[in-house]
Amino acid sequence: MKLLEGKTVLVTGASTGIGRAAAIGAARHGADVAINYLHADDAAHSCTEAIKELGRTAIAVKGDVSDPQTAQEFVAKAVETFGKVDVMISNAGICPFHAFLDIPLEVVEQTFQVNLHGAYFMVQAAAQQMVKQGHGGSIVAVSSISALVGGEYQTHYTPTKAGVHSLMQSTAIALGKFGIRCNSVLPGTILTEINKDDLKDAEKREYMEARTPLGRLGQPEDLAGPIVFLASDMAAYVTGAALLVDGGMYVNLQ
Ligand code: RM4
Repeated sequence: MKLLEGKTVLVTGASTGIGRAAAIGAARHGADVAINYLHADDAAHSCTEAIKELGRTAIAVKGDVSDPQTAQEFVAKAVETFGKVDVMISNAGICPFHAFLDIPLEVVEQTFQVNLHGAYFMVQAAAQQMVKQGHGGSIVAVSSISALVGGEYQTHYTPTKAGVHSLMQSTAIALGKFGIRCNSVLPGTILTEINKDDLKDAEKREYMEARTPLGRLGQPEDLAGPIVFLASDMAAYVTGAALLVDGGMYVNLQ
């Protein structure tokens, strides 16, 4: 069963990790895909090639999501190529772990600008196009378990993920009248580039695994199904929702 047959899906931060998995997952479900990325040209090319091998069309558009113009250009390029935007998956994010008391201002500012401002601009640009098209759409933001709980070295990061979660709640209200659904996924600890160094600490990795009832940390591919579901008409009456994808970590107190 292909849940996104004939849809055009846009994914930010999709050269690696959750974004890449979501982009390829959408293609597996019949979508043509536009990916945004910032640095990794080869990885972005690898992602679009993987999508083309699935028989779908794919483009990669380079841009820094913290620049509001990037969102406008990304949507415009997708419309130029595919004629429409059906789904926006706002995924791009960073998590430069750092202690609270001596964190450099530029680390705080960059994290806020990429994770929250970037999501805001991308969601807004996609919604503007969807409203213009007049046939609704679906927006899925990648928030985090960190929207709900904290991290000692993530004081600059967790507020952005809480903000993304809240953004989906408010845009669900603002855009419902246009038939545009807005939802978030809340990944737990997923093995990606943004936490590769942090999880090199064997003690920390063992602690995070022990906190996870399913007994393992997540892989980016674990997010593809939930994201495709929320993007698809299978979730036709789901908006303003938040879906934990965390192996049970959040509920595991004892
Ligand atoms: C998530 C969660 C994970 C961490 C990543 C970077 O929100 O905090 O534990 O590895 O962020």
